[in-house]
Amino acid sequence: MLDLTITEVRLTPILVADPPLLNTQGVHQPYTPRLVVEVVTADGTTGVGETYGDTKYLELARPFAERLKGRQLSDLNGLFTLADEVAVDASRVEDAVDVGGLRGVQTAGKLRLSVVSGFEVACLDALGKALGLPVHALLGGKVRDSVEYSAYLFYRWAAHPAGVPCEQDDWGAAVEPAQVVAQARRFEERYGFTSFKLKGGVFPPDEEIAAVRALAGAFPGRPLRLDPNGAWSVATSLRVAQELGDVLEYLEDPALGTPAMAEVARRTGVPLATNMCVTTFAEIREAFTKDAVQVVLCDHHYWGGLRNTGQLAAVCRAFGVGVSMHSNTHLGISLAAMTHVAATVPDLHHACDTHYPWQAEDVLTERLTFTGGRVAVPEGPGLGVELDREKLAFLHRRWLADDGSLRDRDDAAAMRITDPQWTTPAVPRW
Ligand code: GKR
Ligand code: MG
Repeated sequence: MLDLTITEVRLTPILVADPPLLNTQGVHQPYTPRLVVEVVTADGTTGVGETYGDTKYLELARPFAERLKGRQLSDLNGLFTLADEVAVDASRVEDAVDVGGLRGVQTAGKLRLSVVSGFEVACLDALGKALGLPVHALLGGKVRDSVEYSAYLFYRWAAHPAGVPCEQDDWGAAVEPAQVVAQARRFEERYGFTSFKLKGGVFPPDEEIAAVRALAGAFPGRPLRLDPNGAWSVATSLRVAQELGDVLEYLEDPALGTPAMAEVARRTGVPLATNMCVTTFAEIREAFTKDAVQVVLCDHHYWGGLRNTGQLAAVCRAFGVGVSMHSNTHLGISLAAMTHVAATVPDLHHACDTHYPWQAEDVLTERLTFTGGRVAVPEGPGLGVELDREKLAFLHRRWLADDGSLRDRDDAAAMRITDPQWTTPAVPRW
């Protein structure tokens, strides 16, 4: 008989190299925080998970990890209750509410779910290893053998500002349409992606329209998306929808909040996708009733894990709303988790987002690869990936050496190094 009592939980905060990718709030810092979670059972099985690593997540993850010991690995529903109990003790976390981040309203509840997801994935990985089954089998079984991802194009600088410690990459700058097309070509050649998403909200809308037009010219008939993270007014959103309606698969979060999205949706035929106005189960009713979105981009991190992702997909199916996947800077553990759950979602009609190609560093012995824009669903037990302890230790040492300035993602602060007057732009920006 297996003894699946959790006896040890390890939390390893790390800093991972990140290129100078631009978004409406600023620019990515040279290193981004992530948290690697390991759970170990009485009979020696270890499972890994990954989630956000900023201080506020760590503050919740630490007491959570302590209280997880002694519980059963298979008690996945209990993780949510445990998170509630831990959050009650950590009252600072209860106060964490911030409107308008890149993933919608930041609430204490969402923060809790983001922490739960790291542990849920680690428990599923360990459970799969203990039973000799892949995670997708624990979720009910895959309905496809590989998952399609989209190229995630970013406006970017060639390098982080001079004098800032960083890792250099060779992607070069992309601030003009021709450079965006060159970036897309490289994504296509290297990874075989066939659909392209451009992160917008960076330059005035006409410049971004020109970039999407250039992509449409270079890749005729391919699915294209533009995501300004809610930076536009309703009027601007409608103008962009009109200009690009013939080439867009969908427009992602053109305007901020469900009422504005609903108005845009009502007045254009271009489908709208979101990872900002539907980010929790509580936000679904208003958005679906108002027909504000046609595609929900799930993110297992802040939706509370892989099983909640499946539940969201079922709700979307019931309402005839499409579902796909949002991404933030992440490593291979999360890509494996995303791939397992995406493989189990029947109506996944859009290629998923992933930042993974932008991350040259990882904590796995072998990186996951894209072929024809797709990741094969891992078939080994659990997530089917293996932690590289040396790489993990290296990235953890970087976190330890940091004076605290990079331990919390702050794209506006990173932008102020170049532009000291920069503040997070008021919305709508255009
Ligand atoms: O990495 O800069 C970024 C993105 O803007 C990210 O933070 C967003 O959450 O990719 C995300 C999105 O689709 O909105
Ligand atoms: Mg988005």
